[in-house]
Amino acid sequence: MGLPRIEHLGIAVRGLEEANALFERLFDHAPYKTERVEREGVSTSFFRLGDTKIELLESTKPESAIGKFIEKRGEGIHHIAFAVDDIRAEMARLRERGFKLLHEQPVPGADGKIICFLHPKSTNGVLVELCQDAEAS
Ligand code: CMX
Repeated sequence: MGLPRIEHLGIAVRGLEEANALFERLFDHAPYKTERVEREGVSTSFFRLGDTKIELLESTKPESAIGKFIEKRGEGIHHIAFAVDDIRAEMARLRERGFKLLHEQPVPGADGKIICFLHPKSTNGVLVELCQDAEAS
């Protein structure tokens, strides 16, 4: 139980293609995948860094979470995602401890995960994501 490690950091960007090129120059390697997630209104790319990852997120519609975030706050770190072994058990634990969960049940996320977000207003202004391999659920 608990949040054993950071699975990825999510960074909101205005343009995925330009950001991919910039982060490729920074990391000296290319993203291992790009993926569109319709239900979240985003296009994403993932860079592997040791046993963690960086996810770049571009909005595909203005009313998406990333679209609103960039409009209000500009580009930058959007969320921290923690890998969990049993997402339903973690959701129950965190709910019981007073955190505000944005989902009743885990939902499909990018990169083969099931996910749940915690409202940033209940976590000192940081959007927290829990994620578990979908195939392990
Ligand atoms: N980190 C910190 N604060 C955030 C935030 C973020 N990522 N996103 C929004 N906020 C803040 C806003 O700044 C605003 O604060 P103030 O009231 O102080 O101005 C407040 O939360 C409300 O923001 P809003 O723009 O009115 O947006 P909503 O309330 O409609 O939605 C949230 C906020 C977090 C509930 C919504 O963004 C959400 O459901 N997020 C989870 C889903 C998501 O982020 N999907 C994209 C990633 C998908 C992926 O990883 O593949």
